[in-house]
Amino acid sequence: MPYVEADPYPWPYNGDLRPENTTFLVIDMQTDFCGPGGYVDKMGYDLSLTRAPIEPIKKVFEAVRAKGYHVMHTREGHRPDLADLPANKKWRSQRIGAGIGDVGPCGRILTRGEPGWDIIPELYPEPGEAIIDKPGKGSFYGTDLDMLLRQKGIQNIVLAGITTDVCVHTTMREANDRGFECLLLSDCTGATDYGNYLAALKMIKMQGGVFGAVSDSTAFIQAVMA
Ligand code: C5J
Repeated sequence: MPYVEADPYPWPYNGDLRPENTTFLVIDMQTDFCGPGGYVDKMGYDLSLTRAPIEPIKKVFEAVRAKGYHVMHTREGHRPDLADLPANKKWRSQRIGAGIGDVGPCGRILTRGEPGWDIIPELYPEPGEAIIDKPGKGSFYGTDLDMLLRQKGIQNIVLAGITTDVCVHTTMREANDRGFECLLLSDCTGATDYGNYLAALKMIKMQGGVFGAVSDSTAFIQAVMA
């Protein structure tokens, strides 16, 4: 059976890895999180950490698209009238000089339809790949992701994207609680803080894989191409 070499167990748990029941879910690879002038840049974080996953994700795209796996993408952002922006989220972002909805070098920060909010050109979705627009950190809250996954018969979710400790972790936890079998690819994800990145990977592997398992692009591609 096709398993991915992973920690703390060969993934998926039941060896049922097929293009039909597995999606590669790429979280928030938007200019606002990894591009110059975007939200993360304005907050003063090191962009090299959130840009590190770009090349490994590209390689995984090649493999999963060639083999016909499902590919899905998410974008964090808010309606132009900010009706779906909680007051505390807005206040916190303004307090650190990157107010959501305010105008920055890439347009209005984390606002749907603006250049900075969209997925970076290098990783832009291909026609037919689902894009989930979400107002929060998790990809299930306020979206139809759960419905899409179940309609398509997906059981396994391979996660990538940014940031490891925030949107990726929240999504993995939400998916795990819903019974999906989850794998995070360590070189296909990054955080704004390297310590948080390492801690986030470690948390997944506790208790025998409390949220699933961790692998990397090389091991995953090997299993996909086998
Ligand atoms: C954050 C995200 N960090 N995509 N969003 O605000 O992780």
